[in-house]
Parts: sequence; C-alpha cells; structure tokens
Amino acid sequence: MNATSLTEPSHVKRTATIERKTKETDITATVNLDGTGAYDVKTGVGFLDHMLEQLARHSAVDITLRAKGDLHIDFHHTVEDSGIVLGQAVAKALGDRAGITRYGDVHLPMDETLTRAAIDVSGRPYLIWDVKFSRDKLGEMDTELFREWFQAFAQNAGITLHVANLYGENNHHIAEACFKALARALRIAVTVDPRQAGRVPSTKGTLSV
Ligand SMILES: [Mn+2]
Repeated sequence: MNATSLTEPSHVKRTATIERKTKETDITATVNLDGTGAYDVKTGVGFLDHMLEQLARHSAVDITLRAKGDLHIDFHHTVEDSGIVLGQAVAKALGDRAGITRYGDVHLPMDETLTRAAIDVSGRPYLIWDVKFSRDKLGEMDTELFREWFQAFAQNAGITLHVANLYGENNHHIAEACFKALARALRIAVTVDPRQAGRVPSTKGTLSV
C-alpha cells in the first residue's frame, strides 16, 4: 500500500465483516468506514437498533448488523456482544491505521442534554464513562447496559474513548446523545487526513492493537 493510495480512500477499501458465534449470541457485522451512513440493523432489542442506526447515520460509517441473542434471559449478552463485534469490525477495517486523523472530539447537544465525546484511535483500549441515568430502563432495555456496549466497543475497536454527559434530564436524550457524540467524534478520527500522507499518525510508528 503506497502513500498516494492512502490519501485517496476510494482506492483503499476500508471495509470489514466479522462473524462471531457463541452459546449466547450469533452476530455478524459489516462496516464501511468511508460510507454514507447507510444502516441495516436488527438485534432484537428495539432501543439498541435505534442507537446503532444513529451511530451509522451520524458517523457516515455504513453498518450492517444482525444479532440473534438469548433475549429470553435478558439483553445483556446481545448488547455487549454487539459492541464486541462492531468494535472488531471497525478495528479490522482500520487496518494499520495509517493516514487517519486519529483524534476526534465533539460536544453533542440534544434539546436539554449536552454530551461530550473524545476519541483517540490509539490501539490502546480505554473507556471513561461519566454518564448517569435516573431511570432503570428505556423501553425494555436496562440503562446500565449502555456502559457495557461502550466498554465492549472501545475495547474491541482499540480506541481510547471518553464519554461524559455534562447535563441533561431526559434519559432517552442522554443515551442517544452518547451514541451521536461517539458517531461524530469517530467520523472525525477515522477520516483519512491527506496531510498524514499515508503515515501512521504516531511518533512511535504504530497504532496497531
Ligand atoms: Mn430517539
């Protein structure tokens, strides 16, 4: 892969598919980092579908995801494993991470709610999650599962991710602003920066997971 091709994403397919099957879930995810935000998401958890559709739409990363999980137990495995598989797909699509912007951050407003997200596509997984909910459930989904999804995604995508809800009242807005903030920060961070000229944006020379 030469530097010229890396500055022109149309010449480098940054797509990946991951399939993962356990006794708890069976999940397939495909991403295209240079997409238009197209999505086709079915997890069996309505609120999670709504969130992952927001993630695709606002990151401009195309996301196809199918999950069959043990929802008769609860939503925990399906939510967490969806984060794992989507994170792995993003990591695979990033490849050696050469030429990317690497950092991205955003303040994302949604009516009365304001949420901040900052990303380093570092190869060093880390999540700071400073988000509290005043309700236990949104729809049928336990609000404690949002942290599980973000932890799984950050860990498997190989990104450092800080999410902080600065203020807000409505729990639907608080959750949705987290996903939209991730989307916008991710969009910036994974975008190919022509000034990197295909170099890995690190003085260490590697951002591999
Ligand atoms: Mn909504």
